[in-house]
Amino acid sequence: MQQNITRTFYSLMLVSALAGLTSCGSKSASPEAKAAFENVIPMPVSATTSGSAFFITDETVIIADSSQEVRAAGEYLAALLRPATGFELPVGGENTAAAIRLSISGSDAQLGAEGYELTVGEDEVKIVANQPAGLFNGIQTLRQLLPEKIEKREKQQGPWEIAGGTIRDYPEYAWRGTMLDVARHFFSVEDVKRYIDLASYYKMNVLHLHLSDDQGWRIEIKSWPNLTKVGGSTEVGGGEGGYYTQAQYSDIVAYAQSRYMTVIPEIDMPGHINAALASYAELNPGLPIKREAGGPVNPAQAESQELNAKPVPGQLYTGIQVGFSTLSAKKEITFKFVDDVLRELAAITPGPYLHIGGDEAAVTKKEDYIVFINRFREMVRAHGKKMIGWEEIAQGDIDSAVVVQYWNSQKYARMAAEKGAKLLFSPAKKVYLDMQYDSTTKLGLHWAAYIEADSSYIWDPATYVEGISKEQIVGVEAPLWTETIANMNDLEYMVFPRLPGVAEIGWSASRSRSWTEYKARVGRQARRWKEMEIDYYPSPLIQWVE
Ligand code: NGO
Repeated sequence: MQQNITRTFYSLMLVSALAGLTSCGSKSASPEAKAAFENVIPMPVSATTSGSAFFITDETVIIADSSQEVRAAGEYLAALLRPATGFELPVGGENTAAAIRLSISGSDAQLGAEGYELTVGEDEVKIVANQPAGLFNGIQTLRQLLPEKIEKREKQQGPWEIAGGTIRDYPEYAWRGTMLDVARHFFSVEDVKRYIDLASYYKMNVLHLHLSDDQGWRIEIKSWPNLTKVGGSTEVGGGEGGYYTQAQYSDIVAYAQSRYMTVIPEIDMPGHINAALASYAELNPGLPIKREAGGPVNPAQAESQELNAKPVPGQLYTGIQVGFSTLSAKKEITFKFVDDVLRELAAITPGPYLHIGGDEAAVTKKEDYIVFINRFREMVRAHGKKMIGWEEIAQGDIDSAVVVQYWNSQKYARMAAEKGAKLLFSPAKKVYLDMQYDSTTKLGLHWAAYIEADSSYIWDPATYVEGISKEQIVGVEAPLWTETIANMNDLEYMVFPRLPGVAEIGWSASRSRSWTEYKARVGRQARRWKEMEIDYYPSPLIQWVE
């Protein structure tokens, strides 16, 4: 028996060796290239290997000259491949034998706006899509088919092999996002751009920026300059904070657009508003502060006294309590303020949505809360945008034009669905990237759960909340709150490996997903993350191939 197996093995080796030496010079794909082909994240709709291989060489050209956007996709691809290969990779060149061809055919309806078909032959790699967004997604897949060192920014030794075959691919949900809280800790424009690159690598297409909270106001509003001057001057722990000028915000938005990501800006109201109250005394309702703020943050988690400090009305706050601040529904200046903010924000936001927060307004009277949500909705509409808010906004008069972001209460999620609103799924127990992995990991909170890589992956939006079906769900979004996350190293540690899993939940059909199979694929990403200098959490549940 053993002998038979050995014999079969040697004859297979012989066949592959011969296949590798055919007279026309074609080569069969190496095991590494085949493995890369079979381990793409998010998992494609279908992937069939052909046995052959394509090699990027100094002869390879990128053909992408049918329109400006296709050309831009070609330039983007070339910029990704040039540093490590050291090849020229001219874009839009002659159709020579060795080409990577990008094209918008518009003929395959099943691929939709974001899907693509990637064919790797011996002489040509072809990515076909209906829209440039599909080409972009196909390029992300192509990156994962190449040896990991393609991600290095200095010249590496080849060969640059891609296993032959065909991948057909399109997403399950239209909205696949992540939120970055730049209010609790500020992140620079460069940091946000890196985050955009990391999320779009896994085909995420929405970046939600949490631009204001009790601890900081991060977007320049020209008609209310103190918001950033005062409200932007600190952050959790008392650091110097920061903010984006409108020009910097536009730069982020444009960068995201170039990666086919839509930016959704959030101004959190009527609660989580202390930074604005500290900037403008006239906005203060003069309410007594609820001393035991409660909320989800477990005070035992706050390491220093400072983080647990009680907020003082009208003063900057650098702790991590929640649910203590509110705007006043009785003051007309409140609505002038909100309208100015939303107008300026709408003017610099090309995406269709403005996020008005709406969470944890624990010291806002219920009747006032409803007035707020209804008036916010009208203002957002008047500025030509659609409203999105956290699940609590289900209490207001909402309809099918509104998106409700479910995070903690199934009751509110169902209420929203009953009112005809669409739901964006961010269940804290599954996709809150700020939750600790387990009780021993230092960063993060754990009020919702400890979320290991498996738990974060094993769930299905379509069956997660009883009474809410897939048709009512626009997609998934993984928020990264930053009470305990102060820099990019912290961020990457919390985000990897969970973010790729959430990206896959949004992209790949649930029937084709299993943790056992996925954990092998994600384990193989480690080398890529190393080359990309991503600091990830080496979950003991995953066998990392390093
Ligand atoms: C809650 C709260 C945030 C906290 C976060 C911490 C929502 C929607 N509001 O989620 O202010 O930062 O938990 O996990």
